[in-house]
Amino acid sequence: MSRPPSVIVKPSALRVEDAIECAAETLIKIESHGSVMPHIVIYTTPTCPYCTAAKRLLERKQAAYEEISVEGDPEKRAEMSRLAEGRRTVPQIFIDGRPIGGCDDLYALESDGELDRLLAASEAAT
Ligand SMILES: N[C@@H](CCC(=O)N[C@@H](CS)C(=O)NCC(=O)O)C(=O)O
Repeated sequence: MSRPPSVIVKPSALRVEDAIECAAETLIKIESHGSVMPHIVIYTTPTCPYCTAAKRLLERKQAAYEEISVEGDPEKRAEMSRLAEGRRTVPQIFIDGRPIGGCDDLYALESDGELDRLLAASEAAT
């Protein structure tokens, strides 16, 4: 029995315009970073020391991130909590949509060598 392809795209689900847009986005990412970086989102508040520490680690890793402040924004905080599987503290960090947890979780991943693997896996996957 032959091995199935690892990615199966149903022709009806793929519009040519989407494929072109996706390829263009990838090229832009490669041009601006030298590689395809994962999309990292960090929900923060301005005075939170854990947020600062988490951002510092990401910056040390030269990992670009999108910061979303939940300060005074109950809707954003609720969105964060929903995406973070009920966690309510800041920061909450997501790598390509995957909930990582807070600052301690990020540093734990770094100690285990897992953070590099996650960032590299994201680079390879896109
Ligand atoms: N262990 C958590 C601690 C995070 C934490 O305690 N964050 C504080 C702000 S510095 C918090 O969210 N407090 C509750 C709140 O602001 O509603 C982590 O490493 O991220």
